[in-house]
Amino acid sequence: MADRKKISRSGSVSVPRVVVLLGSASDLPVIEKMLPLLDRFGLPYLVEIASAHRQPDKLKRIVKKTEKDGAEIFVAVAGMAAHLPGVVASLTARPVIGVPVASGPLAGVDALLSIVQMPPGVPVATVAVGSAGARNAACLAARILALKDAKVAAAVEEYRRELARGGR
Ligand code: AIR
Repeated sequence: MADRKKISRSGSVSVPRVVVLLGSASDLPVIEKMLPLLDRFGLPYLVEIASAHRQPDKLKRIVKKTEKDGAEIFVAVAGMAAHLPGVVASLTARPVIGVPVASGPLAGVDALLSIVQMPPGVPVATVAVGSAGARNAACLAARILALKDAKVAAAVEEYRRELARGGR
């Protein structure tokens, strides 16, 4: 699979409001259910693969470029010694949401602790390990953007109503 995707709900190319960064192509299955949620909330997104350890220059380039282009929230998805979300938070002042992946022999505990234990001053909003966390990253991004965007707020409320009716 190509490591770059630019998608909007309408199918047209638009400025990504959410940038989803993955530490490896092997993390792709974790975001499968997250992307339709971003579509549902009307949030154009960009998915990029850039390992904080293997490709630090590429990662910095992507963060700086997408930030300049107007990206509002970064979601960083990584496993093992998952420094990706923290490094992204060091490169931008935009909100960063970290999704730990259960890819190593420690079943995600390694990634969870690497992501959640940020030093004071450089926050990463850490969600659950794996696919549930990725879905919540989309929900959290939408809730943040809903503060200043009535359309996103309406989509978030509709999603909440669906959950209350027993959806999942
Ligand atoms: N990873 C990649 N570079 C730095 C880190 N922490 C993570 C990926 C993936 C795991 O290492 O996010 O979850 C294994 O990557 P791979 O490419 O060997 O499958």
